[in-house]
Amino acid sequence: MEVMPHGLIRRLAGARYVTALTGSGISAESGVPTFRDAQTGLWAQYKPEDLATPEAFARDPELVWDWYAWRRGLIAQAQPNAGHHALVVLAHCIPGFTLVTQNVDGLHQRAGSTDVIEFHGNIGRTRCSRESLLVEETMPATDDAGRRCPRCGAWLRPDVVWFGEAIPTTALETAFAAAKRSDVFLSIGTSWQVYPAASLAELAQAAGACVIEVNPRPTPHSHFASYLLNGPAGVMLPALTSALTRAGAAREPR
Ligand code: BV8
Repeated sequence: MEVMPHGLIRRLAGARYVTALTGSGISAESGVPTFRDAQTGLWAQYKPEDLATPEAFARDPELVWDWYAWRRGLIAQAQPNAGHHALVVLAHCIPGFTLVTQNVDGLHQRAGSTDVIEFHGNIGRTRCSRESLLVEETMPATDDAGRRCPRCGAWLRPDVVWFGEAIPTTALETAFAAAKRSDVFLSIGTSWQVYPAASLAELAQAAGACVIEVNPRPTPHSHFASYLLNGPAGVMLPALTSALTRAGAAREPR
């Protein structure tokens, strides 16, 4: 079991408000490729940033749908890992805990996290590309009929935020407010390349929060973290919650 720095545990134990921002790295141990991992097979020739755009969808909706169907397939086979489960425990220890995720895989909710702020939407939901209303998928979105709005016939699309699209207002405002009031800000499994999500840690730090980065590799923002937990989230987060509990700091579960 990894040994946690005493100072980190003290800060966490004394924190009223803690915000965790997760990126695709927390789902890596569930077998879901990270957003910038080299893609495999047919998708090896494409960069996610080029496919996750309104322009790509307008140009070739079938191709973009096939990419999302492939990713939905990977996610359907995935299970939440120890990192996801540790954040459920952490939320029970700290009443003022907020979970913001950049991920669209829904694994936090499947692990039992509630009130998850989905900064970039959720690949499991589908909406009309014209009316933006959510659509219950009556048939799998693997053929043309399943990819058309039953009301207006326009293309359906996954309910995710593409590059160049605005973050949903409620998610943006709630996440920014949480970052600004945080005593501790955990950045977990993200390369901090995507904005405005990456600015949350900067906001928290500017407001006096202690920033903790959980990542097996250094990132462009490691320099302003107070603590670097250089390892997989599935190892580091359970060690962190165990140390917090051992310190007797865990409050009675809510
Ligand atoms: C917007 C959904 C404006 C789709 C995604 C400055 C300010 C504002 C915007 C911009 C700006 N500069 C540039 C922009 C534009 C753009 C942007 O950020 N571009 C980047 C490429 C420079 N931002 C936008 O377009 C955003 N919108 O700003 O709108 C606006 C306002 C009003 C009106 C109109 C428009 C929207 C961005 C949302 C994009 N959508 N996802 C989909 O998934 O298909 S983003 C995508 O990247 C994923 O959601 C992913 O979560 C996210 C971040 O990537 P990471 O999670 O960090 O993944 P990555 O692979 O990079 O890193 C993984 C990390 O995990 C690594 O560090 C690795 O070491 C680590 N790791 C690996 N294994 C483990 C691990 N860590 C822990 N444990 C392990 N086991």
